[in-house]
Amino acid sequence: IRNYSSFRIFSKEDDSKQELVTFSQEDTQEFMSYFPLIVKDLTSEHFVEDMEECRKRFSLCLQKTVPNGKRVRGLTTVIAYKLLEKPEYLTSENVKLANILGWSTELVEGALIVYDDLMDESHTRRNTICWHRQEGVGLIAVADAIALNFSSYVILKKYFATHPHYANMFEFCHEIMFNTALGQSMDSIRYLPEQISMQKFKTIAKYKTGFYTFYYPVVLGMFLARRYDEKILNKQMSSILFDMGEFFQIKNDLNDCFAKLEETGKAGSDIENSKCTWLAVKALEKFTPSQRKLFDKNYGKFDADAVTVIRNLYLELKLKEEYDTYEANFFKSVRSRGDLIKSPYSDVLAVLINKLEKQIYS
Ligand code: DMA
Ligand code: MG
Ligand code: MG
Ligand code: MG
Repeated sequence: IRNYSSFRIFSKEDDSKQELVTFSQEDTQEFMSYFPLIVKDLTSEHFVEDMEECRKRFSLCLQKTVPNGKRVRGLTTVIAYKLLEKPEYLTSENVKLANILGWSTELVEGALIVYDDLMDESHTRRNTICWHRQEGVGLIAVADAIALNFSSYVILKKYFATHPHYANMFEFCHEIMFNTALGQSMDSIRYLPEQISMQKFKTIAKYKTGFYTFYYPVVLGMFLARRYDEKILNKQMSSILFDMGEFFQIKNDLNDCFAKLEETGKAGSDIENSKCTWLAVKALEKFTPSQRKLFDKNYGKFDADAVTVIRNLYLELKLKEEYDTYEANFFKSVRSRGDLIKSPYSDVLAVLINKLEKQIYS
């Protein structure tokens, strides 16, 4: 049985340096400064003599799939922690732990991205070739993604085994991954136009993206700061965090179709894969019978001309403009929500909403 009581909570007396709580480039710099430690931890003690090739391979996989994204989940964990922690405990040692916890979410994200690009038959990601398409990788990417996923638990155990909420963190990560896998399964079904609906889109977005994008890191931050409160989470936080995840996915859908490769670092494949995207839902609500015929004929084909037909239909229906209106309304309405205003953690939510609005997360 674990001795949870032995977890050391560092206080200001341990540390004369005061940590500044800022939410800008410094956050990213601070976060990045801990990545070498994560690589070191994950490529040392678990590898015995005969595993040198495997160790090198996993080290390369970590470098290529983990640190080079937007780091939304990792930074959100750190920000949530810093805002929730009592000032007297906001020491450099505890901030280090928050960053390490943040990296545990980015290891999960790295795994999900490797799996996702395999399933979506994607070619590019983060301005480079997808991991599974890199030389000598292929379907071994499945084993790499399993290793990435479970390496997050190695990190959790190494740094948080004696934290009072270790069991909660651990269990919560499993629950999040189960829901995300269900979302990815739902998302990967090739839907017929008549099966595409707003309700279905919302469920897919909640499961594939909503659980692990904002909800997961914020709850981890609450656990680390020992400020977890189920009632507040359920009544005055989770719905907002899931709505932020839905916004995030809508933007991701828009970018899949319209953003330039240089902007997102990846080429889209939603039209080819017949996905139940926000764009498809909106278009199906608006089509004239002749537009609908064109859609039915061209949606879900791995063919550049067919994809262009669909993209032009979306442009004709002014879905880009509709998205801009949706985005403006989203930020206006989320900020005036009663559950946000009444939440004891409204400052945390407000900071995350500001970040979501300012950064081109996708
Ligand atoms: C996003 O799916 C969700 C997960 C779990 C990766 P996606 O295929 O829409 O993401 P992307 O557009 O980045 O490939
Ligand atoms: Mg994808
Ligand atoms: Mg996908
Ligand atoms: Mg997408």
